[in-house]
Order: sequence, then structure tokens, then C-alpha cells
Amino acid sequence: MIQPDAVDTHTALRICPFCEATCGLVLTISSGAVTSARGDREDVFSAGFICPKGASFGQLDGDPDRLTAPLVRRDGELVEATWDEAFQAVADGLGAVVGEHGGRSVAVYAGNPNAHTIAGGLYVPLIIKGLGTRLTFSASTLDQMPKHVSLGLMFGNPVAFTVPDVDRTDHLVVIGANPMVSNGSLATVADFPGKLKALRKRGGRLIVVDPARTRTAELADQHIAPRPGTDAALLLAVVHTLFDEDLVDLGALAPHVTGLDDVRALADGFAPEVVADHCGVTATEIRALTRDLAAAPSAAVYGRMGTSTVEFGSLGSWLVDVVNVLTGNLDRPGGVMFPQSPVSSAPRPPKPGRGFRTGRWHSRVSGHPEVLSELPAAALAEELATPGDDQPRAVISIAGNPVLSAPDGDALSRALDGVDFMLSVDPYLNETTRHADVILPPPPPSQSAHFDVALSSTPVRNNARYSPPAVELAPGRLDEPEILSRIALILYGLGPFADPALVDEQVITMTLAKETADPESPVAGRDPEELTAMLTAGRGYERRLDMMLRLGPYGDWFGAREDGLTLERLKAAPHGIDFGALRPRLTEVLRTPSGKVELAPAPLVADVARLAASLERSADDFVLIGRRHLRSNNSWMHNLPALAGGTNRCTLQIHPLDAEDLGITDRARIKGPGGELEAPVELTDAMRRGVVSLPHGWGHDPGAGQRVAATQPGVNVNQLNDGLTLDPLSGTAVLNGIPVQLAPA
Ligand SMILES: Nc1nc2c(c(=O)[nH]1)N[C@H]1C(S)=C(S)[C@@H](COP(=O)(O)OP(=O)(O)OC[C@H]3O[C@@H](n4cnc5c(=O)[nH]c(N)nc54)[C@H](O)[C@@H]3O)O[C@H]1N2
Ligand SMILES: Nc1nc2c(c(=O)[nH]1)N[C@H]1C(S)=C(S)[C@@H](COP(=O)(O)OP(=O)(O)OC[C@H]3O[C@@H](n4cnc5c(=O)[nH]c(N)nc54)[C@H](O)[C@@H]3O)O[C@H]1N2
Ligand code: SF4
Ligand SMILES: [Mo]
Repeated sequence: MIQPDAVDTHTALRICPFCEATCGLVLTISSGAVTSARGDREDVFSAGFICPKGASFGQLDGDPDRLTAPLVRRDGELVEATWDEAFQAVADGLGAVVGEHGGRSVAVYAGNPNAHTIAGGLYVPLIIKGLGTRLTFSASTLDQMPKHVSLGLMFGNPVAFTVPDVDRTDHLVVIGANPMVSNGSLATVADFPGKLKALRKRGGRLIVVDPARTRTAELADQHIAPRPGTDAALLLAVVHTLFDEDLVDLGALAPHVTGLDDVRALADGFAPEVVADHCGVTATEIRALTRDLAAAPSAAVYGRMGTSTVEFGSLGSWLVDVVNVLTGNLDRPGGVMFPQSPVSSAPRPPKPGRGFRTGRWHSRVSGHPEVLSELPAAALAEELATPGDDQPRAVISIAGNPVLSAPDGDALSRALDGVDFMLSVDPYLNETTRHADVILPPPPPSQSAHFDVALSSTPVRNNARYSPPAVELAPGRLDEPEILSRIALILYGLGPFADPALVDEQVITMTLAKETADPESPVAGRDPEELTAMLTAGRGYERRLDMMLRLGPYGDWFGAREDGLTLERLKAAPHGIDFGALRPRLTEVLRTPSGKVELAPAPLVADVARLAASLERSADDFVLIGRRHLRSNNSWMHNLPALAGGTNRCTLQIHPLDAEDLGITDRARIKGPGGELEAPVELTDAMRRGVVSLPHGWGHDPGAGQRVAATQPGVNVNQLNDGLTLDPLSGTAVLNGIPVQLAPA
């Protein structure tokens, strides 16, 4: 019998990978299992903040439905296999397709958790490169691709995120985001709720623009509730008012901005009085919103999903930053600022760039332009299902569940069943991975190291943090970097059983050759072999992180800067290293052809005609928007008893008066362009009239491998969506603002 005191209990630090807030956690570990999680008060970034998802780390980590061994399809059934058998099946299946049709016939779908793992940041790109495929799809075109487009066109850099300086701003306008629930996105802010409250306490103002009275709206000084899909028109009316009332004040930005007159001319036809009815707000509200923004000592406009995954997503994302520029709030404390990632390149001297281009290739079936080397996730099903010479023959899905997250999952399910081979890298058997021929499961997060490769470019304070695995990798398991490296080895023709370190060493060799040959690099002219020898001895991903940190803005530049950052120094600071508040760095960031902020890029200017035409359209009776729940995360956290149930349910929210008009009481029938669903109704006057909301990530397949989720499956909202309406410049699916018809069920 085990004596209580014989149980090995200790704590370990681990950055939470479940949302963009990146909170530091203290995990309690008993005999290898995570028994509790609390916020790490000493974490330099999160200072102890935690939410219910982070607090459920142990349950998620130890979920009995997580796959513990690979699954391989044999005689139509997915059965457990050894890693060697599974990799052999991948080599055979992928090898056959690549041998006959080439790597270009393989489509890759990369899901959201790749933004939260080292493996996603460092190895997924190598798989895509190894295939040489142009068929790459990701959750970005269900999310933030419009922002990449607008940043690329305005600043010449599609990842130069403009993050609201929440700690210092006097006036925050949140449009189409609900950070009280989402905990922030493209703005990495631990304790967003606390920071919003602090803003109000120091006398600052919070304005929320959202068709629903969300928890963020409830906290605000003012809530404006427009009709869904009209943010771009509303923001252009704000721009109009800034010019009209002589409120434009670029301040220190003036020498760095072009296109001011073009923007003024574009906004000409968008007076508040013209757009008010269309937007469903009054002209007085729009003018007051504008005057308050202009009058604030500092102000930041911050937009997310509600501004992005809509018909005019790129325009809306652009206009958010146009307003930030016109009010002089770009790149200054209290405005929106550019964070500096520790794994970005060390700053180079300012210089013009080549500009941001999309459409270097187009999708086969509908001719959608490539954006950041990706095609629209909404077009994955038709690409797979439409016969033709270039029809994709295989699919690799990594950390994604597009059958639930993308429009028309039924069509995608059928299409996935039709390919010659499908590989999934995922801890669960779910609605998407059940179509795979091989599933390779990564270990639970406690057994993985953590560094925020992607989210290091969006923090509200510059910092670096690293968590080694909190628990030793269980015997017989492979960590995700190794799983993805072995897939890459197959694609490189070396077979799955070659040394995975080869993959990292090749990246290191190529990167250091390039850096040492670049006269502007801090290691210009040095010997790549000498630098390689200086890297930490460890796992391949650690060596690559060490290299990236050392070459980065805070790096030791391989010994050239005495106190500079290395992975060893970062490990010696287990609660992280704070590099301070964001600092102005516009000229470092700009890479447009003009070398300036291009306020009126041609593709965006051209799209305004489409926006103008929409003003003439008659409004739909009812439109559908989405919502998130604090105890949920897209499609994959409904399997944890601690998070499921209560108010976290898949209900149709509707205004009581709308329900009364329609005779809807407890259940409604909802018809959209892509299909029909039935859902229980939740009456709430938090919804604007004419607007209803259903959350996404539901519609669980009771036959898949998530037993708790199967007891409350909900319905898949994306089945209402035919996926044909996209924001054309970014290929992003319209997920908010879908016309629907309602009836009692
Ligand atoms: N209607 C509607 N649809 C939406 C949205 C909406 O607001 N409304 N939101 C959209 C947004 S913003 C997003 S980001 C997408 C998300 O779209 P997806 O990324 O396609 O979907 P997720 O539900 O996040 O699925 C994540 C998958 O990763 C797996 N996973 C979890 N952790 C790991 C890991 O460490 N490694 C690996 N390999 N796999 C892991 C999970 O088991 C799950 O299968 O959904 C989009 N869909
Ligand atoms: N708890 C929890 N946290 C999460 C997630 C989760 O699923 N659950 N998902 C994570 C992911 S992947 C992401 S991308 C982020 C998203 O983070 P957010 O964007 O902050 O989250 P959403 O809840 O999608 O907020 C979008 C808001 O836009 C509103 N809206 C809808 N249409 C319109 C419109 O046309 N105009 C305006 N102005 N508003 C509109 C909606 O009512 C909603 O309140 O959250 C992340 N964090
Ligand atoms: S807010 Fe996000 S990062 Fe922080 S504990 Fe919750 S899920 Fe984890
Ligand atoms: Mo997302």
C-alpha cells in the first residue's frame, strides 16, 4: 500500500497553452499526474492570473479519452498500433501519394493550437516545405487573416501586429471582441479583465461596439450595438467625421504617413448620416464616438473576430488602424504599439520593402487568391472533392478540427473520406481525425516544453518565458517535435526512422549560413560552425530556440553582447524575463515600398466600392453571430467535466421580443444558406433585436472518441454556413453576420 507521504508530490511551472493570454501556472504533480493548477504570482507577465480553463489543466492533461498510442486504419477500423507501425503506415500511405502525384497533391490543414506549441511554430512549416505544396489551409482564414492583409498592405509586414497598450491607454474602443470571455486575441494580455477594470479605475474610458451586450460591454462606459457586418461602414464614417470636423491629428506620425488625401476622398460618401440606418446606430452616436476618440489624451481602437470574420473583414481591420493613425495613436504609449518578439530578427536599419502581395497562385476550383501562402479553409472541401488532374490526393491535419470549425463540415467529412490517405496529428479521436488513416497523438501538455513562438509577437509587455516539460515524457511516447520531425524525414526521403535531430541541424545550418552572410546581421561575417558549436546541447527544438533567441533583439548575438539572451539565461529565470512596456518602433517595423505607413493601399481602396454597394442592400430580417464561453475553447474542451455544463451550452440566444413575434418558446428551427438546425432557445435582452447567436465548436459526433462531449453534443453552427461568402481580399470565411430564418421547432 502506498503511504500518503510516499507519494511524490512537487510543483512545476508551466505556461498555459489554452488561450492567447499565456498565463504562468504552478502545477502540482503527484506521482506524475497533474492534480491542481494555480496562477504563478511571480510570473513576470501574468502575475498570478488564471481562468477556469487553466485551472482545469490537470483534467485536460489527464483526460482518459486522450489517445495514448497511435491509431492506424486496418480493414476500415482505426486500431491501436506501435509507433514504428504507425510511422511505417505514414511512410507507405504518404509515400504512395507523393510518389505518384507529387508533394503538391497533399493538402495540409493546420489548426489553432499550433499557435500555442513549439511544435506548431517550428515544425509545421518544415512539413509544408518538405511537401512543396501550395495546398495549405489553416484556422487563420476562419479568424485573423484580414488583419494580416491590412498589416501587410499598410506596414509592409503582415505580422506587425498593432496591440492596444491596455496598461497605459486613456480610452479604449473595443470593436467586435469580447476579451472578458476570450481573454484577448492578437493582444496577448494576461488578466485582460483586471486591466479593463484598472483602466476605468484610473479614469480611462472603455467603449464597446458589439451587437450583443457581452460581459465586456457590461463593464464599459458606453455600449454601441450596431447591426452585424457593418463595422467597416461605421469605421469609415468615423474617418469621415475626423476629416469633416477637422479632428485629424497625426502628431509625430506625420512624416511617416502617405495616402491621407486618398483616405479623405474615400470617406467622402460615408458621412455618419449616410451610414447610420445601415449600421443600425445613430449619426449622433458615430460623431460622439469620433469626438471622444480625438479628444482623449491617448486612445486605442482594438478589433477582433466581429470585425474580422465578416463580409468586409479586411476593410474593417484596415480601418481600425486608419483611425489609430488619424488620431495620432499609432506607435505611441497609450495607443496601439508594435511588440518586439524575442524570436524575431534583431532590428535592421530602416529601408523600403518589396510590399505585400497576395494572389501569387489561386485555388483550383473557385480561383481564390493565395494569401500568406494559404488558401481559404472554407474552400478545402471543394478542393478535395472536385475531380480533376490536380485534385489533392492526401490530407495532413495537424491540431485542427475543421469538420466543426469551418463552414459545411458535412461536405468536408465526405471529402476527407474520399482522399487516398489522411494523416492527423492530434490527441483526440474527433469529428475530423476519425476520417484519418493514421492518427499520431502528441503527449499531454504537462509532458511538453513550452515557448510562445507565435504569441511572442503580440504581448502587451515585451517578455520572454520558457517552460521545460513539467513531467517527464511517459515511456514509449514521442513529443510533438519528434512526431513532426519524423513526418518531415519521410518527406525528405530519409524515412521515418532516421535521426530526428537531422531536421533541426539542417535548419540551424541554413539559418546561420544566411545570417552570417547578411551584412546587417549582428553575426555578419562570423563562422557558422563556431556559432553552431556555441548552441546549447539539448533537444533539437531547444537548440533552435537558443539560436533564435541569440540572434534576436534581446540576444547575446553569440557572445557579442555580454548580458544578452540565451536559452540558458532564460531557463535560469523560471518566472520569465520582462523587457518592459512596449516602446515606439515604427521605423524599425515599416517595410512598405514607400518606406511609410501606406494609409490607402490600392487593393483596400478598390474594395470600398463593394462596401458602398452594400449600403443600398435591404437588411435581412435576422442575422446570426457567434459567441464564446469562458469555459470553452473552440471545439476541443467539451470533454472535461469541470468545463462542460452549466451555462456553457449550445443554445440560440434571441431577444425575448423577437422570440415572441416569431412564436418561439423553448426550441427554434434555424435555416441558413448551408442547412437547417434545431437548438434550444435562451431568451436574453443582451441580444440586439434581429440578431441571434449560436456558439461554434459543438455538434459532437457521439461515435467519435470524446465520451463526455458526446453526452451534450450540441449542434454544429457551421452547418448553417455554405462557406461561399468570403472576405475576398483575405479568403476568410464569413462567420459573423449570416442571414438566417427562424421558426418554432
Ligand atoms: N462559427 C464559427 N466558427 C469558428 C469560429 C467562430 O467564432 N464561429 N472561430 C474560428 C476560430 S477563431 C478558430 S481559431 C477556429 C479553430 O479551428 P481549429 O483549429 O480547426 O479547431 P479547434 O477546435 O481549435 O481544434 C483544435 C484541435 O487541436 C487538437 N489539439 C489540442 N491540443 C493539441 C496539441 O498540443 N497538439 C496537437 N497536434 N493537437 C492538439 C484538438 O484535439 C483539436 O482536434 O475555429 C473557427 N471557427
Ligand atoms: N473562453 C474562450 N476563449 C477563447 C476562445 C474560446 O473559444 N473560448 N477562442 C480563442 C480564439 S481561437 C480566438 S480567435 C479568440 C477570439 O477572441 P474575441 O474576438 O475577443 O472573441 P469573440 O467571442 O469571437 O468576440 C467577437 C465579438 O464580436 C461580436 N460581433 C459579432 N459580429 C459583429 C459585428 O459585425 N460587429 C461587431 N462590432 N461585433 C460583432 C460578437 O458578439 C462577439 O462579442 O478567443 C480565444 N479565446
Ligand atoms: S486565461 Fe488563457 S492562458 Fe490564462 S489560464 Fe485561462 S486559458 Fe490559460
Ligand atoms: Mo481563433
